[in-house]
Amino acid sequence: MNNYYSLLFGGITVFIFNLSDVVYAETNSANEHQTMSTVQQQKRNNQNQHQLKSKLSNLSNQQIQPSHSISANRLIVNSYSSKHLQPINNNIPTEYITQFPDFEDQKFIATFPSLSDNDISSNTTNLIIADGDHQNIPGKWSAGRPDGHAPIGVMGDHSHKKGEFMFSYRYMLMEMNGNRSGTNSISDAEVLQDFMVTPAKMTMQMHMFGGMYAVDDNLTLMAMVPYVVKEMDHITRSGASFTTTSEGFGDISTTALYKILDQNQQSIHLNLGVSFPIGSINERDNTPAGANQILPYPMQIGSGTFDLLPGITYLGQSGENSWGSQLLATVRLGENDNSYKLGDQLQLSAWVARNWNNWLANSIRLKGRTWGNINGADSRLNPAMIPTADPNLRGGTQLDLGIGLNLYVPEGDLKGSRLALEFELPLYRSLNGPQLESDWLLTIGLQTSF
Ligand SMILES: [Cu+2]
Repeated sequence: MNNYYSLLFGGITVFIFNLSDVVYAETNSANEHQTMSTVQQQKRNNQNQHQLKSKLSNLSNQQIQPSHSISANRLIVNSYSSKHLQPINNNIPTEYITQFPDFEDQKFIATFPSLSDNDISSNTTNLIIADGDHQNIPGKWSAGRPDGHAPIGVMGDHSHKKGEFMFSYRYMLMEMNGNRSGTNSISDAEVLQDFMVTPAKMTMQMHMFGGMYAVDDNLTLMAMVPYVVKEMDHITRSGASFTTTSEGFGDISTTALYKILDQNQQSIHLNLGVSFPIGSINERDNTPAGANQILPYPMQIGSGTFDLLPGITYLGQSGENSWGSQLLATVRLGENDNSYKLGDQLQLSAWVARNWNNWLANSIRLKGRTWGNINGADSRLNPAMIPTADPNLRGGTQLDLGIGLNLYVPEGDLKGSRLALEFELPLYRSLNGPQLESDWLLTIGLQTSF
């Protein structure tokens, strides 16, 4: 219970308790041991409505800290540190929770619309206000805990409360070392029996900048801007080696996260995304074949097509544990300017996480991914030269195990900020090869909301 930011008033007892700010007030000690975080309104008729109004007004004479005021039908607590106070809606008529809490300039504002109505008729209403930043709030799924965000490798896992912004930065480093055909590794020499050149190793770095904004509690908008850096080492049949590089902004995506369920500490939202063909598909570098050659498919930065990114995300919590699952697809629309389209992709993640305290959580995730070959072909590439230029050697299926760490700032000026990392290792890889196999992926992310 101590984790609740609680507001209690019943005309008899007013009790506000705030761990970090020590907000505390009571108007009548006789009933101070009433259930915390319960707001009781006794009202039978319009006279009681008037009484309640005056009781609210009386609050301004009491010792609610840091400071508060009552005006019209609103209770305003100034300098309230919480960003995530929320009502618990068990047995509460929605009319009492739809308009509060609200926040303006760090003020907590509870609006009681019925106070201005003339038709208050119910006898008793229980209102419970709790802080969504803390744990164990019955009913609502809460983002305000270390595992309140999924492992950092998952995108679009969470939504926000109305009016909240979030900015994020992720650094992703992937290493691909050696080739694979089907489920078997194959050596460079084996690849060179069929091709003049083989890729031997590739590293891909991505700087991913993200922004989120919640239009309302059920609709969060998200945009992702990647900056991609690629480097590929090659070996030729004659034994020479060379490296090509490419970098630039990748395809920008925008996604609407639309919540369709939020109860019993579980939530489901739809991911409705579109990817815009911002990234280059005309990257060039010097190779033994000549200066400034067009680079093969995996060295290009963008898809060149508009892509749909539909998905669905499920989240659940209980006590110190949480779990979630996300199904995400990438559906390429049309053909790009170089007469091909990348393969569609389907990705399914499932994870469990555990909070060790109010700032640290661990996670384990399974990520299954299957993606198709390229349709069409870039006529400037010679598929007999190198496997990366063959549109039919691009598809695959992979299962990865991710180990994650989420750090969360539970209070203070940086409250709500996060630092997280996840390291993914493959459990299963089957590739249309020869194709470079991905060996590990590290994701480090910073997130801050306000
Ligand atoms: Cu966010």
